[in-house]
Order: sequence, then C-alpha cells, then structure tokens
Amino acid sequence: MRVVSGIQPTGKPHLGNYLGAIVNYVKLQDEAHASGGRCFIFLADLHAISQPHDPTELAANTREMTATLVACGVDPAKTVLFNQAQVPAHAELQWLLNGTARMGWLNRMTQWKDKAGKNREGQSVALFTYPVLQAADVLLYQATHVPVGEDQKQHLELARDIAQKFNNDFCSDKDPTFTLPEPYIPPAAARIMSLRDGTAKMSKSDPSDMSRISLTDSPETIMKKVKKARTDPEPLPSEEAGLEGRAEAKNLVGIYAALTGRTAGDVLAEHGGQGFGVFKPALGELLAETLKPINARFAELKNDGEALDAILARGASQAREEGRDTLAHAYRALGLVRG
Ligand code: AQP
Repeated sequence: MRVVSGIQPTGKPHLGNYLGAIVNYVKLQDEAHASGGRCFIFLADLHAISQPHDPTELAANTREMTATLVACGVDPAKTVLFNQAQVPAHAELQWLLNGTARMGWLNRMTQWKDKAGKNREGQSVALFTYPVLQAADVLLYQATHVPVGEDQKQHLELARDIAQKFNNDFCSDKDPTFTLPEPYIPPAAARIMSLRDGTAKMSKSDPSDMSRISLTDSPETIMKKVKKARTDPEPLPSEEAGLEGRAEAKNLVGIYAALTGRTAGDVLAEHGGQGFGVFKPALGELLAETLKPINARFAELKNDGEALDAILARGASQAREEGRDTLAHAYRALGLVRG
C-alpha cells in the first residue's frame, strides 16, 4: 500500500479540503503504517506557481499548511511529509511525462476549462500542464492509493492514462516503469459545496470568506457562517430523496453526515422535519467541536518555523530517496543516457 496525495499551500485550508482529502490522509496513513506500506503527503508548492502568486505569501503558506496538516493528524513519524520544491524529481519526471501526455487529453480537463475560462491565451503554460505534474507526483512513488476529493478524479484518470501509455510505449510487460494508481474518494464528502451557492464547490479562491469554513476559524465565526449559509425556507425532509433539487440543504446535511461518520439518510431520520433555525445551530456546534482540537494544535505549531522547516527537510530527504529508482527507470526506458 503506497499512499500519495498533495495539497496546494494557497490560502487557508477549508472544510472541503478537510473532509474531502485530509481526513483520508490520516486514515490511509495509519493503514499504510500498520501494514508496512508507505504514505507520502506533500505541499504542492510547484503547483501553486501555476497561478499569479506572492512569493513571500507562498513561503509563509507552505509552513502554515504544514502546521495545519500536522494539527489534523498527519504524523511526520508515519508519513513522508514534504514540499515538492525540495524534491527536484517531481519536475524532472513531469518533463519526461510531457513526451507521453497528449494535448487533446489536457484540453479535455474540466479544471483547466473552469480556471482558464474565456482567457486561455492569457494563462500560464503551468496551469495547462498542471495535471502532468500531478501524474509525476503520484507515479514517482508508485502510488497505489490516492486520497482526493471528487474534483480531482479526472486528473487521476489522466495519470493512469499517462502511466499506461508510457508503460506500453517504452517498457516490456515484465518491467513496467509505473504502477497504475487508484483514487480514494470519500463517498459522504466527495464534494463539499460553497455555503453561499450549493452548486459551486467550496474553494480557497472564492472571493467570499463567508462561502467556506476555514479550519482555523473561531467557534464564533463558524457559527456565524453556518447561520448565514444560504438555504431554502422548507424544513428538512425525512428521507434523502427529498433533498433532490435542494442543493444547499443537501450540502449542509452532507457535512453533518461526514462529520459524524453517518449517511445522509441517518441524519435525516434524526433531523427530518426540523427547520434550519434548529438544524444550523446543531451543525455549527458540531463543526466547532470537531475543529477545536485542530485549532488548538495549530496555534501551538504555527509559530515554530524551525520545527516546521525541520519536518519538511526530513520528509524531502526521505522523498528524494524513495523516488530515485522510479526516476532512473523512466530515464532508462526513454533511452536517455546518464552518467
Ligand atoms: N469542496 C471540496 N470538497 C471536497 N474535496 C475538496 N478538495 C478541494 N476542495 C474540495 C480536495 O482537497 C484536496 C486539496 O486541494 P488543493 O488545495 O490541492 O486544490 P483545489 O482542489 O484547487 O482546492 P481549492 O480549495 O478549490 O483551491 P482553489 O480555490 O485554489 O482551486 C484535493 O484532494 C481536492 O480534491
């Protein structure tokens, strides 16, 4: 079992990142550790430069996101925790895979279409080739399990296509370079939506802070955001089918379900018939309780820059070692001569 996933150190991590991805980093880290496997979690700082950014903020956010991950339960003693920029093999392997990835494949990526919008010509090349770097990130470590939110499923399928084509084109059946990775997507929290619009995903780059719960929000802020979340005037239905066409209600019930490890059906069996005046405070309290220990741990860690840098340096050194053989294999397969 080889678990690999990454998170961009852009802005503050939110509930979508937590329920969609980070909770599963911790779960799979523990499973991998118990079964003699390996878990790699990285700060995707090389991905972060695909969009306009402030260099000083990127460095600060990289440390802050490291503190957040550790506060959420990512344990540097069990997981190789590092930032991409300290492991040149990610960028090297991306270049090698650029020869295999097809323009048509990248053109079909919905994230590229969404982020580029109507201004494709004005986007960085890095935003277009972002999924090839993602493929390199996971293939470098022979990932078997990749915990991600639903929005990344298409990119992971692309990583599999790239791996398969590379293996077919350049390797014998007995000696493939890459393992084909599988996505690990949480059923209850695959896609947490904005609190202001139930049809848009909760995202760090949404200009409205009221659209998301940040993992470092205070209990008061959490309660205020939940109470102000957009909803409809109807009470909650008692069965899941009654949530159809009610995107905002469905989102809040989904969050409650993910936080309690239950299904939406179970939550509705208990809360069906309640108006949002009752359900929202219950959800706000549950959220505040869940995030309280994370907040406390984050506050302890965030100012210890030296300790955070030491975690990243140690993780990077392990990652460089772990990726060495696969990178060498890819160079050899392509017929590239190295000393
Ligand atoms: N709303 C979401 N619901 C479930 N999972 C989500 N993820 C992100 N948003 C949601 C998952 O979080 C992991 C890390 O994401 P990322 O920071 O690397 O990239 P992102 O998907 O681009 O995150 P954002 O918040 O949406 O950032 P911006 O606004 O910059 O685009 C991934 O596994 C992702 O699936």
